[in-house]
Amino acid sequence: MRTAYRTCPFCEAACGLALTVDGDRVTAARGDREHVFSQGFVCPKGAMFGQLTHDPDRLRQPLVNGREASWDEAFDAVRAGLRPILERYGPNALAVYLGNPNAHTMSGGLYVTPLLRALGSRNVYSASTVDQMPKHVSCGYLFGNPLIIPVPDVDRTAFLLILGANPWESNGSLATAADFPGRLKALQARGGRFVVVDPRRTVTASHADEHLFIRPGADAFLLFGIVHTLFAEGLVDLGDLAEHVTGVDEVGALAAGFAPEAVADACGIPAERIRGLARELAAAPTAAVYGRIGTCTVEFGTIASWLVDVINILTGNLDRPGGVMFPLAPHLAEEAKRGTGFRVGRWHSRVRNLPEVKGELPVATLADEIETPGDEQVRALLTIAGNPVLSTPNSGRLDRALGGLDFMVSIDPYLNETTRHADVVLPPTDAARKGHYDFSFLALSVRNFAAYSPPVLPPDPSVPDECDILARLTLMISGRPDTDPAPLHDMLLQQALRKAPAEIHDRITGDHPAERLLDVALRTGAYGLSLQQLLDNPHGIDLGPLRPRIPAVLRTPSGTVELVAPPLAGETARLHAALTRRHDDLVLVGRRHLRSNNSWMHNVPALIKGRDRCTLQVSPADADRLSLVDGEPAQVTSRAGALTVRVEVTDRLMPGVVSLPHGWGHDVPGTRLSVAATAPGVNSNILTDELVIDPLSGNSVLNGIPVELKPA
Ligand SMILES: Nc1nc2c(c(=O)[nH]1)N[C@H]1C(S)=C(S)[C@@H](COP(=O)(O)OP(=O)(O)OC[C@H]3O[C@@H](n4cnc5c(=O)[nH]c(N)nc54)[C@H](O)[C@@H]3O)O[C@H]1N2
Ligand SMILES: Nc1nc2c(c(=O)[nH]1)N[C@H]1C(S)=C(S)[C@@H](COP(=O)(O)OP(=O)(O)OC[C@H]3O[C@@H](n4cnc5c(=O)[nH]c(N)nc54)[C@H](O)[C@@H]3O)O[C@H]1N2
Ligand code: SF4
Ligand SMILES: [Mo]
Repeated sequence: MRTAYRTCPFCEAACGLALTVDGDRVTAARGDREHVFSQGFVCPKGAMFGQLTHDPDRLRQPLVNGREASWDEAFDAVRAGLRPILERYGPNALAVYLGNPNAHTMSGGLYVTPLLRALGSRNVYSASTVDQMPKHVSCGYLFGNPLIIPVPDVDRTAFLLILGANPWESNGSLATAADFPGRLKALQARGGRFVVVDPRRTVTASHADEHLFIRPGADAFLLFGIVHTLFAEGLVDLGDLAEHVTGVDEVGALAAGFAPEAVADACGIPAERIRGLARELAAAPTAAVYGRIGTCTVEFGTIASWLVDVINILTGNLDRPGGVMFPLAPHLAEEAKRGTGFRVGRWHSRVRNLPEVKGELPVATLADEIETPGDEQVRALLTIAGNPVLSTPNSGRLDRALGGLDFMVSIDPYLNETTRHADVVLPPTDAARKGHYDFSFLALSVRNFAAYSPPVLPPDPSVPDECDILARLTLMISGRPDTDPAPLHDMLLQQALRKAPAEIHDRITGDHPAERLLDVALRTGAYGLSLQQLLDNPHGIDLGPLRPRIPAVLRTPSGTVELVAPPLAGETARLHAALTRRHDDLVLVGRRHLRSNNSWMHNVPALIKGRDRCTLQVSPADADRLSLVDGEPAQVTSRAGALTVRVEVTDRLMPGVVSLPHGWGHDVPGTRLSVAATAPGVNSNILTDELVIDPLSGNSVLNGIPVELKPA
C-alpha cells in the first residue's frame, strides 16, 4: 500500500487528492492536506476517484459494431469507415464533437488541435456552445483574445455579486477555486459580503448575505440597470484603469434606455434594489461581479457576460486585488504585444447560416447539418469525451439524427446514450494511468499555482493512452501510416521546440510525449519552471496571489480595453426591444447536484444512492395553481418535446419557474451503465429548444425554456 498524490480531474476546482494505492488498484481517495491550493478539500466526486477508475462497466477493449475487438481491428474499422466518406465528400462531411472532459485531460489540451488541423472540417462542435461561449466572445471583444478571462479575486474581495452560479455545489467554473464554499465563508469572516442572484434559492444563495430572485434570462436587464445607475449617479470611477479603457461614453449612451424603473418588471427585482446594488458595488473598497451558467446559457448570454465585466471596469475593479483579475498560468508566457483583436464568422454553418466562433459552430445546429441533404452534409461523426445526446438542446432530435449517420466513432470509456450510436468505440485509459496538468484551469485560477501529477498506476499494455489514440487518428486522417503514433509525437515536440530558445532543447525531460511537451511549455512559461520541479513538488507550487497584468495582457488592436465592440452595440438594441416582451407563464431552468457531474457519474453506487434527485422542483404557488402534488408525476411539454417526471414542491423556486437537472435519462436501450440504469431519471434536454440561441456566441439557451405542466 502506498499513497500517491494527484490533481482531481473531474471539475474545474483542481483539488489535490491523496490516493491510497494497493497493487494496481486505487482503494481510497481523500483531500491532500498539504496541497498548496486545495489544502485538503475534497468533494464526494473526488472521493470516488477509485470507484470511477475501476468501474466494472468501463470499456477496456474497443467495440466494433457492438462487439469487442482488438485495437488493430478497431483502427482498421475506423479507417474503412472514414476513408470513403472523406475521399468522396471532403473533410466537412466528418463532424467532430468535443465534450467537457477534453478540458480536463492532457490529450485534450495537446492532441485535439493537431487532429482538427489535420482534418480541416468546418463542422467542429463542442460543449462550449452549451456552456461558456458567451464569456469567450465578450472577453474576445473586450480584451482582444477569447481566452483572456478575468476571475473574481474571491480571497481578497470585500463584495462579491454572483449571478447564475451555484459554486457551493459546482465548486465554480471559469474561476478555479478549490473549496469555493470555504473561500466564501472566509470572505464573510473578514467582514465582506456576497449577494446571489438566482431564480432558485440554491445552497450558495442560502449562505449568502442576500439572495435576489430574478426572472430567468433577465440578467442583461438587471446589469444594464446597474450600469445606468452608475452613470446617472456619477459613480463611474475607473481609477488607475482609465488610461487603458476606451468607449466609456458609448457604454453610457447604450445604457440610457435601461433605467432601473424600465427594467424592474422584466427582472422581477424592484428598481430601488437595482440602484442599491449599483451603489454597493461602487462604494465597496473592492468588489467583483461573477456570472456563470445562468448568465451564459440564455438568449442574451453574450450581453450579460459582457456587462458583468463592464461593471467590473466602470467601478475600477478590473485588474486590481479584490476585484477581477487575470491569472497567469505557468505554461504561458507574459509578453506585451499588439493584438489583432477578435472576430467571428470566418465561415458559416450550411443550413442555418450561423457564424463560426473560435473555430467551431453551435452544437444547437448539429442535427440540422446531419439531417439536411446537400453536398456538404455531415455524414460521419467523431465524438471525443462527449455525451451530446444528454447534454445538448432538443436532444431527442439529435439522438434520432445520430441514428442516420453513415459512420460514427467515439473515444469514450463508456457505452452510453451517445456512444451506443457509434460503429466504433475507442476507450481510453482511466485517469489513474494518465498524467495530469490543467492547461485550461491554471489559466482561470483565483491564485497562481503549478501542479503536475504523473500517472498513479503503470500503463495497461492492452489499453493505449488517449494521446496515442488521438495521434493515430491524426496520422490516419492525414493519409499517413497510423499504426505507430510516435511520428506525430515527434512532430509536435519539434514544433514546440522551434519556438523555444536553443539552450533548452537538450534539457527537455519526460517519460511520456505529453510530459515532454509540458516541459517545453513550462520552461518557456512565465515562471521558468520545469517538469522536474513539478515532479519534485507533488503538492503543487504556490505562485502567489494574482497580480495586475494590464496592459501586457491585452490583445486588442488599440492596445486598450475596448468597451463597446460594434456587435455588442447592435445586440443591445435587440435587448432593448425585448424589454416589452410578454413574460412566459412558466419557464424551466436547470440545476446541478454536488454528487453528480453532467451526465457521466451516475454509474457509481455511492454517488446515486439516496433519494431521487432528478425531480421537477415546483414552487408551492405553481403547484397549487396547476394541481400538482409533491411526489406525484407531472407531464412537462415544450416546443421541442415532452416528458413525465416526479414533482418536488419546494419554496426554493421563484413562482413561475420550475427546475430539472440535466445529464439524466439513462433508460435508453443499447448502453452499458448497469448502475445508472437503476435510477435513470429523465433527460431535461428533451425539452430545451435548439432553434433559440444567443446569436453573438451561438450558445444554446438551456435556461428559461417556456413549458406547460399538468398532472400525469
Ligand atoms: N439543460 C442543460 N444542459 C446542459 C447544461 C445545463 O446546465 N443544462 N450544462 C452544459 C455544460 S456546462 C456542459 S460542460 C455540457 C457537458 O456536455 P458533454 O461534454 O457532452 O457531456 P458530459 O456529460 O460531460 O460527458 C462526458 C463524456 O466524456 C466521457 N469521459 C469521461 N472521462 C473521459 C476521458 O478521460 N476521456 C474520454 N475520451 N472520455 C471521457 C464520459 O464517459 C462521457 O461520455 O453539458 C451541458 N448541458
Ligand atoms: N457537482 C457538480 N459540479 C459541477 C458540475 C456538475 O454537473 N455537478 N458541472 C461542472 C460544469 S461542466 C460547469 S460548466 C459548472 C457550472 O457551474 P455553475 O454555473 O455554478 O452551476 P449551476 O448549478 O448550473 O448554476 C447555474 C445557476 O443559475 C441559475 N439560473 C438559471 N437561469 C438563470 C438566469 O437566467 N439568471 C440567473 N441569475 N440565474 C439563473 C440556476 O438556478 C443555477 O442555480 O459546474 C461544474 N461543476
Ligand atoms: S470539487 Fe471538483 S476537483 Fe475538487 S474533489 Fe470535487 S470534483 Fe474533484
Ligand atoms: Mo460546463
